[in-house]
Amino acid sequence: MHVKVSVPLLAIVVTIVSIGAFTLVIPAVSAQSTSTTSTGVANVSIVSGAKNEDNGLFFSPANITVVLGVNNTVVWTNHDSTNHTVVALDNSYSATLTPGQTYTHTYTTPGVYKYHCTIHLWMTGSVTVLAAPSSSSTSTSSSTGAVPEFPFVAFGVVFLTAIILVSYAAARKTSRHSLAK
Ligand SMILES: [Cu+2]
Repeated sequence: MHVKVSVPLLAIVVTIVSIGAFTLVIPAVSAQSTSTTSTGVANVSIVSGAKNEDNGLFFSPANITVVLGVNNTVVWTNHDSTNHTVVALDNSYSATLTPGQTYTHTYTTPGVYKYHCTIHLWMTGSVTVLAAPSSSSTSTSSSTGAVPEFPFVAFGVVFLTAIILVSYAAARKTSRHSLAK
């Protein structure tokens, strides 16, 4: 009598728990993909006093790492009181910044890019560009396509468990009946 009630109850509990897990997984995954697909910028400050070699700090941060599809647009802001330049060592870009001015460059290929200020040669910096992570912009469709796979597997396991439990209960019930007779 006790077994008859508890086995379907267990199946219901397992189903509810898995649905709970399913609803928890989906927002977590979608939140993750939203944050990686957003295109942000990386800021580099040309610090006050950068014109002086003994300042110690010029581009801040001097070496930054950006990720394609995440923050591969770098914005330099001249916080110093004089002009500075931002010139790529491969001459792919070049800009002169007056005090307060900004310069924006978007990197599109992974690699390490060194740059400097041509007025003050002690001012050097680098940008390390990393490839987009698998869940980022270039592969958004494939990652969102892969997301439902886990919940489907979980549901499959739950239904299989439920079927096993129900058939187990039915088998017990049948054997009891045959024993009683
Ligand atoms: Cu400079």
